[in-house]
Amino acid sequence: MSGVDAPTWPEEFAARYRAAGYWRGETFGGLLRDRAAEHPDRIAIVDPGGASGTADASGVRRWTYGQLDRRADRLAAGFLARGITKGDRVVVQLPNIAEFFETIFALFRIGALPVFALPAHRETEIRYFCEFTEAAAYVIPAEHGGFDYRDLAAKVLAEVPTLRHVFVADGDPGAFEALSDVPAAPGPIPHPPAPSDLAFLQLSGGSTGVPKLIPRTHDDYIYSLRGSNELCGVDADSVYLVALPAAHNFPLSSPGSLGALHAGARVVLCPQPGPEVAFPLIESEGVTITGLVPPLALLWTEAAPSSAYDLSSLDVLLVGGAKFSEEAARRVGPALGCTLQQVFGMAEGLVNYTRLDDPDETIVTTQGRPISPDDEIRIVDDEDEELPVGATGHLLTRGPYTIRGYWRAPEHNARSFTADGFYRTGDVVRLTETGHLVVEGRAKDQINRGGEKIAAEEVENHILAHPSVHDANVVAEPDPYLGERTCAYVILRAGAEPLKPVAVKRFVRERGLAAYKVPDRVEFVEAFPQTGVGKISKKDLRAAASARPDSPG
Ligand code: J2J
Repeated sequence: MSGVDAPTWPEEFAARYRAAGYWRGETFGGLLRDRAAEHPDRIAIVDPGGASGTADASGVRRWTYGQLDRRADRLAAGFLARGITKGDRVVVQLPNIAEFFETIFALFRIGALPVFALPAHRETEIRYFCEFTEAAAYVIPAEHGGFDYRDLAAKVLAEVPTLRHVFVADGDPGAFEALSDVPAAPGPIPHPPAPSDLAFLQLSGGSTGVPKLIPRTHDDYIYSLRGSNELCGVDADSVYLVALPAAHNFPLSSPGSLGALHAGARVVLCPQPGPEVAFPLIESEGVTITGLVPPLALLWTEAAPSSAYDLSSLDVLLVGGAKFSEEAARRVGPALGCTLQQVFGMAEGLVNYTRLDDPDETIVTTQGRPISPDDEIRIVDDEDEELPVGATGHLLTRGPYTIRGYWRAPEHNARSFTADGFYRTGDVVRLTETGHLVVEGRAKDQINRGGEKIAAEEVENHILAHPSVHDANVVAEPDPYLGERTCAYVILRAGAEPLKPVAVKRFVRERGLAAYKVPDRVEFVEAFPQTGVGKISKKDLRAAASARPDSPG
């Protein structure tokens, strides 16, 4: 892979990770081929939406490993016929539908890199992903959640010169090409990717003005899948429910849909994560394992005891993406009749799990420990000095599936990684005597809104674009359901017309930003609190936000 675009592991580390058996020379294209050869008729993907194609009478689509493999081949040929080749970037913005897997495996096979956008992203984010990655293509649903992605695609296509194709995965393609219409003449792939090549670009939660892109290789990601499967008990008989947005790193890899496919297990796509949609699917498909962010885990826990659905197939519920309170964690097992597994992961790499056989106390009070014996953890103070075990400090990490730098971001990398290659997670943690991590807080300027990450600076920049705004600061405030929500403190320009909070929210939304980034509350102030050295004190702003009565406005 190109060391210019994506810093990679020094050879001595790569050699060590290979020798230890972490990197086994697998690729995503190859692993699907292998599973399809081993058991072509096993079900790989269940899509209850039944948009088109091979739906049964109830509208449910079931693709076997053989079918998924052939579909990926066909589409790989189609992408090649449309001039998409190895190394090209393709922004993939699909909901939880079967075509998501057909698309990404086709791209994996030809060595083109999916860029994983979320369905919630809008024009600002998508234009940026397409521009920054110089994307050759963009894959969308026609419509989803009441939003027409074809309109968005038309705008982005007009603005981004590198973008040559928009493919519509389901529904009426309108002015664009349907995925199902690309030419289908499978043949040899001219330059299949090597295991050490990049497989895709994942999005960072981010704490800067624009999201950073995370370059993951076949070798490193597949190792994290194997490791996750082992720790989460995923094997060929497992049934994994994708309740969160499929492209997010958690449901993709911890152990997620890709872990399940690696194991030859079954992946069930859930169109909505609420109990009313998920519970019937758990019963009808015999779901054994799934992953949720804390607010959803709370909803499920509340709904389960009085639910009419049989949830007894569910063995493991993974909860992560944001801190799960001990109190809520204690309720999961009794309410859902399954084992809770806390997961503290990041798209940059490091993933920690509580073990299925950890004592209950460990499971409810910690966020787990790393997958790999070669995940190196350092907990340091503000000066990067290592702290004694048990002390709370900044988490730094490096290892066999943690990136050594973001994609095309040398200046940012110099800040986000130490000289010896440790990633600065921005998380504040402590290590217990048993070697488990407890997340105590965060040093990065980010809001974790129920697992959805919002970079304060990104939202601040959009608010600052308003002609009446002099300055803006966005901070987290507590929310009983989401854990955190966003509060924007705004100073208006001298003499500017007074604004209502709702006008600021509308302004941000209309700039084409994902809805979850629109501030929950906007407050106008005369000045910001300052630190001793005259810098704006976000700490004091956070404290002010926390002291507010519990009403977003
Ligand atoms: C507290 N904070 C957590 C937890 C993540 C598995 C699970 C989650 C993600 C993910 C992921 C947390 N308690 N249990 O990629 O594979 C916060 C931390 C972390 C950031 C990463 C996976 N679990 N977090 O959430 O890239 O701040 O990945 O650094 O979206 O989420 O966010 P993201």
